[in-house]
Amino acid sequence: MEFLKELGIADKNLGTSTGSNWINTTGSVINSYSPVDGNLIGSVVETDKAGYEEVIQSAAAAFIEWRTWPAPKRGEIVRQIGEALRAKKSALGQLVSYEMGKSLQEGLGEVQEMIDICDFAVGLSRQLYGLSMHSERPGHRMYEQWHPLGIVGVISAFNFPVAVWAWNSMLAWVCGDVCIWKPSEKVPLCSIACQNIVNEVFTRNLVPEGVSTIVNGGRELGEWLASDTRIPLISATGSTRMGKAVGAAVGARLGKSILELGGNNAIIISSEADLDMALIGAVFGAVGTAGQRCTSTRRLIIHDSVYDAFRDKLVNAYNQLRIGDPLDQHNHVGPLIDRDAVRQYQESIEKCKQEGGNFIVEGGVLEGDGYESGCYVKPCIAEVKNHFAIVQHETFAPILYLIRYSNIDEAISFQNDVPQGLSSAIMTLNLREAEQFLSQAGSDCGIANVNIGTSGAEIGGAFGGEKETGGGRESGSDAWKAYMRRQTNTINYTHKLPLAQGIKFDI
Ligand code: UN1
Repeated sequence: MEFLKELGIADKNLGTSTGSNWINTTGSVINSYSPVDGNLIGSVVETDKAGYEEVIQSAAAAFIEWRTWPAPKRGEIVRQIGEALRAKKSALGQLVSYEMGKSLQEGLGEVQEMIDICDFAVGLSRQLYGLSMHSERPGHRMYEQWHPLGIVGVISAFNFPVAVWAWNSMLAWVCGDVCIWKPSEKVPLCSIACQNIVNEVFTRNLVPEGVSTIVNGGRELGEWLASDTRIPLISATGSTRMGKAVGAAVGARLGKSILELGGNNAIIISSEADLDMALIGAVFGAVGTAGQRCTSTRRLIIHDSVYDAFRDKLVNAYNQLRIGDPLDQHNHVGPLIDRDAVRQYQESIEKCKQEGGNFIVEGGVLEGDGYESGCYVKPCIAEVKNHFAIVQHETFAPILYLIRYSNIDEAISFQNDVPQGLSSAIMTLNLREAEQFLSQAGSDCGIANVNIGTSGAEIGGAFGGEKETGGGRESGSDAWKAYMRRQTNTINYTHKLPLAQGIKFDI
């Protein structure tokens, strides 16, 4: 496979990088099997405690120098990373598709997200603005400035094996921070590829060793990062269960965290929706990445008057879906990440049936030619009630739930009545409905869209959600502020020392 060579991935890889060096550790080996064909792609050696310490030392030393580089100069480095990613887009897109299983189009789209955040971060490097204030005291000036924070620990999930790291790292780097990345142990080779790309740019530009570092491993490694007081900020993407553990460990030491956790995203399909458009949004949202995006559409809340017509359109569309090798661009849907995910998909279908769900498109695991990995499943659709326990739960698989509604207030309460609060959408041409959905009494999610689906957010907006989604924001808007520390400065240029609040204090 040409793309592996192009990205510098060998059969056996060291999984710990202190910067430009990959270091040998005594950790056990993580094998990366492709869900596409079940083949072993390569392996990485896990980071052990000694390797972890080396990485921390390297990152800490790099920070001392990197924080003094002017932000636009750091931006120039990120600009070059964007260029390097453009050159490697095809190879990296293929690796993402092969190691994770998403369609090649989506693999390439993911690399495009990395390029987009590089461009965003370059501009940002000249816009790390603070405010200036008017002091209440004469002859005083007040302003705030944003300083680099230190080491940022990035814990990412398998479903976006490269983009989530880029959203965090590119912002962190222009902000003057250094990063330690722990990728998901299900997709370790993607981290090797990204580090190789970054290393070339860093070495050429004499960027201090340790600005970008990698550790590979599982839960225990995550715990080391979360409880390490030398890491002021942990940005973690993954399940709500993982986020609660990370959030608690970081909180216990009063560190900062950005948590990007589960979603249970719904599209409301109103009586006044453009149904053809709604269909594309709903189907891509539900089956894209085989339902393994945190923004995947899990629920459709459909108005009574269009319910039957829309259900028929959906069933018809699902019958046309081609499931198979995601690198073959004729296929719409690739495999789930592993057999464990397949088991969870099967269990969710079972639970849904037990609660009274009515499957109008049946699920099932595919077998036979081309499906040898055992990870290919049929996207399915069930008619349910919103309160079913399984509907309240995020299953990372292409299971779509249909719920009926009869008025917009009811639809909005169904939308909000789940523990998660990431992404939401309404399909309607009715301005009143759309505005109600976007109002303070509307969707309670971090993302609320009109006439587009729940997935596929652009990097320019702040990305994240409320409730069990964790509250963190990444990517665009002013998400960068979480990666810096704010300092308020008051300067007195008079000969007197007046106290604030008019307090008199004479000696
Ligand atoms: C995720 O699934 O963790 O909005 C991120 C989207 C993508 C990012 C998803 N831009 O679907």
